[in-house]
Amino acid sequence: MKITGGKVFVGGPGRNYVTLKLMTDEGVYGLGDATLNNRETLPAQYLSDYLLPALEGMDPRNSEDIWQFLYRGAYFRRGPIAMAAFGAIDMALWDIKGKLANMPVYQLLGGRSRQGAMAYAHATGADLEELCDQVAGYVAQGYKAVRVQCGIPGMPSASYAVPETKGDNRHYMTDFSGVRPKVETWDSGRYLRYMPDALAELRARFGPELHLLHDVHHRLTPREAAGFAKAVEPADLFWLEDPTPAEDQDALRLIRHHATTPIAIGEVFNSLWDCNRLIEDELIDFIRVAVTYAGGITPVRRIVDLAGMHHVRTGFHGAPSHSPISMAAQAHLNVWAPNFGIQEYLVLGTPACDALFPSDHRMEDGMIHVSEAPGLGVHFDEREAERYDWVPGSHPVVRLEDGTMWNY
Ligand code: GCO
Ligand code: MG
Repeated sequence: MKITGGKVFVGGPGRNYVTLKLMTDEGVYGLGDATLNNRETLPAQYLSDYLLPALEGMDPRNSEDIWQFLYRGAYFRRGPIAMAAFGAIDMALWDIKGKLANMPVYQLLGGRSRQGAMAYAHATGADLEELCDQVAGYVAQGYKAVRVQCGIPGMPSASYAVPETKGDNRHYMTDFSGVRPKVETWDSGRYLRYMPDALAELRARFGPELHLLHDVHHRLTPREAAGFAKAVEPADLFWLEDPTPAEDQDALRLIRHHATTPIAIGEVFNSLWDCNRLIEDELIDFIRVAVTYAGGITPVRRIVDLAGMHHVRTGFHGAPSHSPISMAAQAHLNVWAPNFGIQEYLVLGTPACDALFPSDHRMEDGMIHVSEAPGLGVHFDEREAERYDWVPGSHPVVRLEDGTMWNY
C-alpha cells in the first residue's frame, strides 16, 4: 500500500482551517488538521512544498516510522509550524489505519475508558453580572464545567477574551481578525485587585459542584501569579490556566510553593520536550497541548502516558481555531486516556461547519460523545470547501498604559 499524494485546503466558515487530505493507491484516504491560528498559510506551505512530495510511495500503515522520518528528517526540530504540519499527516495516517481496520481510532489506542468526555464552555462578560448570565446559560444546557472571564472595572480596554461593552456578543477570537492587530491595554494591578473576589462571588452564586476554570493568558509575573493562585483558593477552581508566560518554567515552581490551586499549561507547547520537566517535577496538574501543533496523535499519546505517571491529567486545547478533524482526534484520545481530565470545547457545530465537516461526534449535556465510525469519523466536503478562501488575520497585541508591550 502506498501514499499517492495529498491536497491542502485553507479556509472555512469564519476560520482559516488548514485541512489535509492524504490519498493512497487503495482509494482509502485520511484527513488531518494543520490549523495554526493566524499563521495558517505557513503549515499549509510546509506540507505542500516539502512534506507531501517526500511521502509519495511510502506505506501509510507505518505511521510511527513516518512520524520519525518527519521529525528527525527536518533537522531543525520542533516549532509550531513544522509540528502542525506533522500533526496533520499523523492524524491522516491514524484515520487511514482506522478505516483499514474498520475501527474507530480510540479502539486502536486501547479502547474506551469512559462513556463521554467532560467538556468546558467559555463564558464571558463585560462585567460580572453579564458573566453570571452566561454561566447560568451553560449550566442550563447541561455543562458541568465553565471557563469564566470578565471585564475588570477601570481596565483601560477589554481584558483577554471579554467584550468591550455589555451586550456585545462578537467572539473575541473569531470576530476581530485583521492583519493589523487590535491593541488592548492591560493593567495587572486592577486585575489582581478585582478577580479573586469576582471568582469567589461566582463560586457563591453557583454552589460547590460546578467546575470553574479561569485563563490568565500568560499575563502575570511569577510573584504576582503565586499570590493570585493563593488568593483564588477559596473559589476552588478546577484550574488556573497559563498564569505566567510558558518559557520560564521555574515560575511554576514559585506558584506551587505558595498555592494549591490546580495549574493548567501547554496550549503553546509543541513537543514532549516542552513539558517533560513540568510533568516530571509535578509542577502542573493539567497538560493543555493540542494534537495539531504538538505533532499529532503519535507524540501526544506519549505526553499523555508520561503525564499519567505524575498525576497530571489532560485538558487539550480546543479553541475555535481547531477544526472538527483535530477535535475528533482529541475526542478519540479523550475516550481512551486513563488520565483524561477535561476537554475545552467551543461550539464548532454551526450549520456551515457541519456542512464542511459532517460527522457523528456529538455534544450532549456537557459531554463529548465520540463517533463509532471507522478512523477519525469526520468527512470533508470538498465542494463545500470551494466556498471559502484564506482571510488574513492576527491575534490582538497587548500594551501597558504607558505603551510598554505585554503578553497577549
Ligand atoms: C484558550 C486559548 C485561546 C488562545 C488562542 C490563540 O484557552 O482557548 O487561550 O483562546 O488565545 O488559541 O490562538
Ligand atoms: Mg488558554
